[in-house]
Amino acid sequence: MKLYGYWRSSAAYRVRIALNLKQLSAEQISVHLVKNGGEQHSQAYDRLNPQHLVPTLLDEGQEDELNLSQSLAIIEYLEEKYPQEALLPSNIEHRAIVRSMAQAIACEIHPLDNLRVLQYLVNDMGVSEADKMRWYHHWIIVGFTALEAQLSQYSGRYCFGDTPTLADICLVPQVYNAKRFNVPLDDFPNIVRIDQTCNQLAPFVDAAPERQHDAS
Ligand SMILES: N[C@@H](CCC(=O)N[C@@H](CS)C(=O)NCC(=O)O)C(=O)O
Repeated sequence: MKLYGYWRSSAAYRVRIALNLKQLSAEQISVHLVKNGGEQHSQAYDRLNPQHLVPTLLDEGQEDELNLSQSLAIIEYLEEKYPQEALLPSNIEHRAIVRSMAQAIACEIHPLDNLRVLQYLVNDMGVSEADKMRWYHHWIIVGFTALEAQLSQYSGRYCFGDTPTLADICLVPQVYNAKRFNVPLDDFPNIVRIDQTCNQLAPFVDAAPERQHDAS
């Protein structure tokens, strides 16, 4: 397998954690999101992923090579193909709750603070750097407020119960982003606690941006 990603991409970070939890290896190929206007917009990458987003997973171990975009689809593919270690609970209701938490991060928070959105705000709409940061903080705080309430109900050691799941895989990269841009996390004790707990596990530690070969 090949994973096209970028050290600071939180969506790629999710897939790295999932691969590590499942003890799977993939060749990591860096797509620099900033250099030369962003390699995600290059012709070569467009052929792989017309969405111009990372990650992309290539699985050549198929009769027809599989080329997959979207981190949640990639992780669910890995989950179905390599059921151990399970990233979703066995109970149907519990699986739905974990997906609900994962999507609260991946579909509600992350897209609003994505690089291309921030670039559009500043470059096309003339938003100041200070207002861009207000926007960034705002959507993390709105999303984390809702997630914190879910965690009060469902969390154990991790987001759901006492085993890391897809929800933790989405949480840790989003907390990384929040810390990177100094979003205050005092109102989110469960989020902070679970992030710390996850970051004691090797699969999370090894997937961290600063540990990647393209980190600069
Ligand atoms: N929903 C997508 C989001 C992917 C995404 O937004 N990737 C970001 C990095 S975290 C990206 O490639 N951004 C490039 C850009 O905004 O130009 C997923 O989960 O894979």
